[in-house]
Amino acid sequence: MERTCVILKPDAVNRGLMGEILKRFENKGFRVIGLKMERLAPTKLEEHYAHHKDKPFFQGLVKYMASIPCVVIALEGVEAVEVVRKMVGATSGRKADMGSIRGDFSMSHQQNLIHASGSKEEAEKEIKRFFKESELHAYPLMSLDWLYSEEEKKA
Ligand code: 3AN
Repeated sequence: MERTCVILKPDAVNRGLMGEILKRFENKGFRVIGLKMERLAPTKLEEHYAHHKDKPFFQGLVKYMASIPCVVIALEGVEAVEVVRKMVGATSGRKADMGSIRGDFSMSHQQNLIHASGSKEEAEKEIKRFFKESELHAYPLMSLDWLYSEEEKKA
């Protein structure tokens, strides 16, 4: 099964939306395989946002993300990357579809509550960046047989 990495940003933590957002992923049927609160180191964030390093907002973004603890989550499910990105919505909270996390709870392009991996390759890199092996858990999800067909479970 596919894995993806989610970060609940400082605005999600401060606005008390951690539970609401996690609930959506649990309700959808993801297995939460990693979950922790951490003050992310600027060096890790610079690596994480390296694709934006020439943008004028880069330094501000790193400073913002390091300002208070974030919640880092690893999720597992069939086509997890694509499904989570759809649940998160477009980058700007003002443009994101209603029903998505950003569409329902954010009014901002930067304070948009949540990061989610953009591809399978990115997801694996990010999970390695933010989690030690010992922080990832493989446990039987009791609802798995009710979430997927036998064929889907093999994906
Ligand atoms: P997404 O998070 O939707 O994949 P990216 O990868 O383009 O979006 O941007 C990463 C993060 O950088 C965004 N979540 C947002 O916090 C910040 N960001 C992107 N564009 C801007 C911008 N024009 N001004 C300020 N912050 C931005």
